[in-house]
Amino acid sequence: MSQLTGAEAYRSAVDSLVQAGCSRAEAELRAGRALSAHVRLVGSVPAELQAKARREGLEVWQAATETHIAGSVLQLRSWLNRWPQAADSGIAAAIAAELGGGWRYEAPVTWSRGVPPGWGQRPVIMGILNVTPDSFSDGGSYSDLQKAVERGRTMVDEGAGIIDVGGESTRPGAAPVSAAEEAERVVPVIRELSKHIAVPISIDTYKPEVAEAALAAGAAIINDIKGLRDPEMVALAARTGVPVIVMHIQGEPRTMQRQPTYREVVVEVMDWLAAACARARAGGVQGSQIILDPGIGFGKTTAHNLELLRRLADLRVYGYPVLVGASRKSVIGNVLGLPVDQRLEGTAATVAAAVYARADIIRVHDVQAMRRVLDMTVAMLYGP
Ligand code: HH2
Repeated sequence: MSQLTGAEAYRSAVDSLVQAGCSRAEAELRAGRALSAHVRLVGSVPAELQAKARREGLEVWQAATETHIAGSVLQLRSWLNRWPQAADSGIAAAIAAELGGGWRYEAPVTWSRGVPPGWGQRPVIMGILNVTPDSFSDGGSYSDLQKAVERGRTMVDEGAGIIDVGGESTRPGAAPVSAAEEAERVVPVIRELSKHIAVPISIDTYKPEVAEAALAAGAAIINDIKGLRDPEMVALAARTGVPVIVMHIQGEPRTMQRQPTYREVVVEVMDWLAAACARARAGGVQGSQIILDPGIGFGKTTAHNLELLRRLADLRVYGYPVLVGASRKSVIGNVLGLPVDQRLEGTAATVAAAVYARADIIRVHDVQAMRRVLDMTVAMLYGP
């Protein structure tokens, strides 16, 4: 590395925020967003690394014999976190040392049962398949086996790279379902659907018994809206080695919307997710299995959800992939004053924002329309 400017200002900002009472993570986040850094590297940087830097929103340019990379410290750290060759080259370690440490490369997700098409190149659409009678927007539509399988296949044809099957509605006030009943709803659909589609299926459940049955039937990913709170879910994830979506929730689904409160929502969600990941890893889950999700609508007011959507990119600094799902949710209904069947354009805005925030997976109901929004946004951001 020839030179890094901005690191000193960043380090001193972090120190003063810590002295003012912020946790180190909060200080790094705040200073990392606010301050910029500029790296000048002698010689050229491999094209793939340059592309990765651009994807993080960093500016990259070549001048004479040097490569310049500039942006916020947070973007720089996010880039370092996704640079597997960094440990060998030593450059990333040098930059990280100047930024006061904090660089840690997480191995990329090990897709033990099939890779979603386009993974690593562009965000992947996760199509929602609710086989429930009472989900908030599509309850009852796919409770028949044939209809559910057909819908799953259609979503793949429309561009979904993952199909997320759920058998219990988590909307506030929804009736709880026993593990046996939930498994009865999802297992036949997963077994049949997995014969017809090549993309991975995720099981949307917080119950380890349901997840286990779903994995045996052909599911490839655990999507746990309770963030691996149950030690048995941790054990299952560790034993099977499949990717796990660790989602943030405040409270319990039935009561979570009563009075959600945060001192600072982004920081608290990040701290909560970090603690959930640490617990999971202590229980044997590998870093290469973890995908993070801020849990839009799960124990959050409209203002909290909007703040999380605005600052989604902050979550990438941990080095884990990020999933976001705002499709048709009440945050859209509240902003636009529209019922659940009229939230397509609002959902589109969240998809475009998620692509700009470099989310890795975007969970939606309206796959065809959102695939078009995603393709257009990707083209603007990364080129045709
Ligand atoms: N949202 C819902 C359900 N599961 N999983 C993840 N990882 N992230 C989310 O944001 C998420 C989720 C709620 O939406 P939906 O499945 O459409 O509704 P319901 O819970 O009523 O079935």
